[in-house]
Amino acid sequence: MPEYKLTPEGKVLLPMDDGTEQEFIFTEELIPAYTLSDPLVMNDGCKITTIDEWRKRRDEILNIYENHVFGKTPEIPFNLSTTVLEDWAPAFDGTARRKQIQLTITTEFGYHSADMLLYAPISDVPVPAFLGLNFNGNQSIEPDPNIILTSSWVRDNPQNGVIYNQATDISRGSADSRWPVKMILKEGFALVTLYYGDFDPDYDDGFQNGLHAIFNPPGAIRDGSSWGAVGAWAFGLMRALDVLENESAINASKVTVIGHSRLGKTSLWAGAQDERFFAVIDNESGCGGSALNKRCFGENALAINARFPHWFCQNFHHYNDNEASIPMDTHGLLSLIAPRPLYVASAAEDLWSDPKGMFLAQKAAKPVYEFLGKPGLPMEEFPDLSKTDLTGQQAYHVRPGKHDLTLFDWTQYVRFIKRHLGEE
Ligand code: GTR
Repeated sequence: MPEYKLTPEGKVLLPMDDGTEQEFIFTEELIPAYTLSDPLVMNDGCKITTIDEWRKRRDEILNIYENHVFGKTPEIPFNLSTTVLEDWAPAFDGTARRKQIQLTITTEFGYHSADMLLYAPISDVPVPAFLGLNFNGNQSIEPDPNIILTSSWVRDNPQNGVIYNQATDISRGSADSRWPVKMILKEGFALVTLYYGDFDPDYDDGFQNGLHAIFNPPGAIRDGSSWGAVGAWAFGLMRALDVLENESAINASKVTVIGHSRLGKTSLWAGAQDERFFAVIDNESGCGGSALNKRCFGENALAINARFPHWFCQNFHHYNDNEASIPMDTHGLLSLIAPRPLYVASAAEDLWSDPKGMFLAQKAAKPVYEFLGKPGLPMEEFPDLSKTDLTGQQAYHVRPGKHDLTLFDWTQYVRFIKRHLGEE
């Protein structure tokens, strides 16, 4: 967090990118009173009593998220094709294998491509997989010289080898602390990753590039529920799953979608829309992800929409300084993942993303898991640091440290998924 001042009411004043200062809440006492809509009650007030009714309620909640938060994924026809850039080749001294595939999405308005990197253990049977987008290109996840260096636009980061928005060889392995590939492989999982900017470069360009360019006709007028960048990234994850369905080395019915931070928001949105995902892992998604927006703790709608106007749909901007009127808070988004395994995790020093708000959202989604006959979140109270309980379909932890995706986090995720695969 940058340097801050305190207001007389105890709020924190932070400088914004545009030179203004904005007030934020960083203490529980200042959280406004709020009520959460019941995910098991229809918009017309009828209580859900059957699975069929839940399916209708699920559509209502999905609809709220399409109209008010992430925007609608366009329904125009598209074609997905693949080119194998590198077929299964030995990796890590022959203890595992690597494959690279180019995906191309084509619509009547053009085409767009993304590179997919797969690592898999040596196995005669299809293996379960973790699928996650990365922030800096596939080459950043592991210092393996065979990984194709992205030629796409990447956010500048000279320290990590991204100069003038182009990744260089120095960027190889620069994010490897977030991707413990060897551990994941050793536990019997494949790891599949793609660069998020291949689906939509992460800057506000008025939705002219990335997938937006080929799904929205040139000159088309966007409306309040037109999809934003998170929507395009989530679409990329769903297309990656389409490709995995045709990949014999991978058990596509056992793919866990994982993401950190803005990509945690993305993994939630992909898992909510696409029930083929076996499980969802949200690492520190915070505001607009799993943190309850109505708590207004740390990052709020005004701050996120000002700094990242392209992430959400335009209607989400109506909730700037107006979180109380959000029709369905983030427990609704989490309930769209029920009854599938869902892990939400935070870091104690990452107050900007509201660790407690993420825990409370998991807890508020629990009745949906129970309604669907599955044990939900096993912990009643906000847990001690690093405490986990993996006995339910939902899990949560808050570990010490900053905003990051660490080996501790991955170790819990692997254990959690193995439990749900019946392996632990
Ligand atoms: C922050 C943003 C968060 C989070 C994070 C990230 O600047 O405020 O909502 O998404 O970026 O993605 O790293």
